[in-house]
Amino acid sequence: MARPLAVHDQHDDFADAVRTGLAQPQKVIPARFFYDHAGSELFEAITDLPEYYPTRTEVGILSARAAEIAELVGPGRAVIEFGSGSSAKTPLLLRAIAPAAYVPVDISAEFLQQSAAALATGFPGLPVLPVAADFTQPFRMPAAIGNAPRLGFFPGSTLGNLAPFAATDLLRSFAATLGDASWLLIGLDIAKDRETLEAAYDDAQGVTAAFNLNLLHRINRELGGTIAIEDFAHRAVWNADLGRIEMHLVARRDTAFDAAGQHFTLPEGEHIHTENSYKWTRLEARLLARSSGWLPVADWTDADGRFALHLWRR
Ligand code: AVJ
Repeated sequence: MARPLAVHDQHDDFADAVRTGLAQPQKVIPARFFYDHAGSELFEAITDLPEYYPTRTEVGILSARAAEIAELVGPGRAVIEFGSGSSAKTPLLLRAIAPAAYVPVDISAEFLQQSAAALATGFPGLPVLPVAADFTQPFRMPAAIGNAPRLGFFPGSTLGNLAPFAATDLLRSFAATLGDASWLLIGLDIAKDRETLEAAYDDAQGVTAAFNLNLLHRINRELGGTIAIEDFAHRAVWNADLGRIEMHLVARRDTAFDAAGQHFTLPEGEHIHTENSYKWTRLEARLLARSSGWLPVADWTDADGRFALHLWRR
């Protein structure tokens, strides 16, 4: 079984990413570094914002369709959730489908224990078998799930952070991990008008701006950074050609700083690319499934067609 990343590994990983990312012609810091303690709390706040429709829309679809999903997948499955499932979505699914076991998989062993314990109290008698692993790599299932058929659960449009090439890799790795005759229930955001999308990633209260800028605070806190945070502004743009929202940190004036043992200078207007959030049409999502070893079975959206839940099988 994969071991949780030790603290010093995470620090080295972040330092390496900052050193290499800021040395590129287009500066980049991967989105996975958003989620330190402060960043995770800011993300929770984002999910409650009026402009950020994905979370509440997906919860709505799931509660409206849980019985239908249960009918299709049948009882007695082991539910493998990619991500630790601290959300309202997990109980909705588990209550509907009468699973044999629940396996949350998360890289943060601490977060995992907490959310698994909280969930277990709501489901007495359900074996809860947390796995501390990086789910972007293949990992071994707990032996205790035995031969129970498997249902993967990957809500929240988390896959959206990956470009199509990497997304198919991850979905193929899920197929390998889950095995033959498995199913996957995945939430994917849908491409839509620019106004709605850009507002969802640049809210009026500035919570998403704070989430993006927290990356710079994190560099200052953890990598001996000397960044003047006020020299940077949050920017979110819908890239229609590539089907993704992009987040950037833009230099508002010429600025210079040290970080991770290196010196960096940015002229006014230069930007650091911090996140892609890909959106899929129904047809694109079905093609994504088929090109990564899955067969589309059913999909559901809300009345306004803003977000989709897709059910696939091997
Ligand atoms: C957690 C990747 C699904 O892309 O909507 C929210 C992260 N970034 N607001 C998304 C995010 C800015 C979120 N995902």
